[in-house]
Amino acid sequence: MPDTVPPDLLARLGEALGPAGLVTDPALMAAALTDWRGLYHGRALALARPADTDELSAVARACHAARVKMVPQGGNTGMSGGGVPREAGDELLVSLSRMRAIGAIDPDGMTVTVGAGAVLAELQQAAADAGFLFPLSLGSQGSAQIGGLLSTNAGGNHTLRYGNARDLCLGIEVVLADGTVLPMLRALRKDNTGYALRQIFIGAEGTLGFISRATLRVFPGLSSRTVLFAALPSVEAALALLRRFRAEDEAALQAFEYLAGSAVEMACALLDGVSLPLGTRAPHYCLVELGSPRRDAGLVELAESVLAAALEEGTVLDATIAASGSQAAQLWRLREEIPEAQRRAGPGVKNDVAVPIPRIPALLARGIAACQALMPGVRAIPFGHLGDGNIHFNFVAPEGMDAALFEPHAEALMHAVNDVVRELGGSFSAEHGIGRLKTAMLAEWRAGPELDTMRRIKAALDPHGLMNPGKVLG
Ligand code: FAD
Ligand code: 2HG
Ligand code: ZN
Repeated sequence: MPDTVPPDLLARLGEALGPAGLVTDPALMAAALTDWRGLYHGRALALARPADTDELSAVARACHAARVKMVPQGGNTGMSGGGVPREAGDELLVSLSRMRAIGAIDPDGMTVTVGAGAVLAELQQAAADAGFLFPLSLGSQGSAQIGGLLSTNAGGNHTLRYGNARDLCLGIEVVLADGTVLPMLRALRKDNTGYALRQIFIGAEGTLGFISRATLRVFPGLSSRTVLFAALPSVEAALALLRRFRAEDEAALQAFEYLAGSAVEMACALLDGVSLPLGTRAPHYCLVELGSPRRDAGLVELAESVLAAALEEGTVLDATIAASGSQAAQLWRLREEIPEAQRRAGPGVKNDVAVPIPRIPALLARGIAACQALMPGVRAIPFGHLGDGNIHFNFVAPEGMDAALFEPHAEALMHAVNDVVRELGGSFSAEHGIGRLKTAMLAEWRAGPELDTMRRIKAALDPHGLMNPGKVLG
C-alpha cells in the first residue's frame, strides 16, 4: 500500500460496501487495469463496486477525507485510456457496473431512467420490448455502459439522425469528489433554471465527478428499416450519395457510414464469416441505413430510386439492398468489426477526427499523402461516420514491420493527420474523447482562454484533483 494512503481506508471502504463491493485480489482486478486497445496497464489500490448512489457517495467521502484519487470505470471500452488508473498504484478504481437498473419506459414523456452501469445493448433491448427505440448504437454496445457513454459523449452510428449521447440525455445525477450528490435527474425538455450543469459532466470523462444515474430520451420504434451497401469510385461520390438521400427523405436517413476499400479488405481477410457483399471490388464503399416508424414507408423504393439515379450518373458502381434482417446485420457486422480487424492486423494508429463534411475528400487525400511520405508503405484504412464528418483515419504498419519499429513513429503519424485536420478547420477528437492519450493535444489545440476556463471549472468542482487524475487536462 503506498504510504500516502491511510492504512485504514480499505477497511472503511469494506465496511461501507460489503464483500461484493470491494475487490483487492490483483488477479480479479487485472482485466480492469488494461484498456481495450492495450495502450495502458495501470495499478490500483483496490476496485470499489458500489451498489447504489449512497454507497458511491460513501466511497467518495472516504477518499476525499483521505485525499485518495478515484478513477471511474464503466465497460472499459474507451479508446483513449480514460478509464484505467495510472501506474503508481495509489488510485482507487471505481466500477459503476453494479448500478445497472433500467427503469420502466414512460410512454408519454418518452423517457427512461437508468443506473450509470446499465449496458447499452440491454437498454436498447428494454426500449425495443416496450415498442421504442434508444438510438445510440456502436460496436462496443454489448459492454459499454450509460455512464461511460455519457462521460465520453459517445457518438456512434446514428448520430446524424439522433445526435450524440449528450443530445439523448435530459437529466443526470452526479456524485462529486467530496461525496456531494447533485440531484439533476429531471425529465424535462424545457428547464432554463440557471447554468445547464449536467452538460459540464457529460463529456468530462470522469474528471469532474461520477455520473450515477441518467434520464434519457427514447424515440418511436422503427417499423421499417432498410440497409444498403454500395461500391463507389471516389470519396466525392459518397458525398453525392449522401446529398441525394438527404434531398429525397432526410428524416428516413438513420446512418451513413464510409469504408475505404482497404478497410473492407482487411476485415474480410482477418474476420471469420465476413466477406464482400458485392461482386464489384472498389476503392470506396458506404453503408446506408434508412428507417421509419411507419410500416408503409416505402424505404426499399426510396433506396432503389436513389441508387438507380446514382448508378446512371456513375457515382455508384454497384450496390446491394439487404433482403432480410440477418442480411442487414451481416452488412453492419462488416462495418462494426473494422476496429477488431485493425486490432488483429498488428501495430497501427487511430485518428478519430472530424472536419466539415465537404472537406472530407481533401482530408483523406492530403492525410494519406502526408503519412505515406513519413512512412512509405504505411496502410491507410479510413472508415467512419461520414454523415457526421467524423472519419476514423486509421493506419496499419507496413507489411512485415513489427511494433518495436513502428511505435516510435506513431505519434508523428498522428501529428501528420492532425496538421491536415487543423488546416481544414476540424477537430482532433470527434467522439473518443481525450482520456490519457490526447492530453498534450488538448493542451496545444485549446491553449489560451478555453483551456484556462476548463482548468477553472476543474478547480472549482474538484479542488484537490481527486477525480480521474492525469486525464483530459493532464
Ligand atoms: P469506459 O471505457 O469505462 O470509460 C470511458 C471514460 O468515461 C473514462 O474516462 C471513465 O473514467 C469515464 N467514466 C466511465 N463511467 C463513468 C461514470 N459513471 N461517471 C463518470 N465517468 C465515467 N465510441 C464512439 O463514440 N462511437 C463509436 O462508434 C464507438 N465504437 C466503438 C467500437 C468498439 C469496438 C470499441 C471497443 C469502442 C468504441 N467506442 C466508440 C468507444 C467506447 O465504446 C465509447 O467511448 C464508450 O462511450 C465507452 O463506454 P464505457 O462504459 O466502456 O466507458
Ligand atoms: C467505430 O466507429 C468506433 O467503429 C471505433 O468509433 C473506431 O477503431 C476505431 O478507430
Ligand atoms: Zn466511431
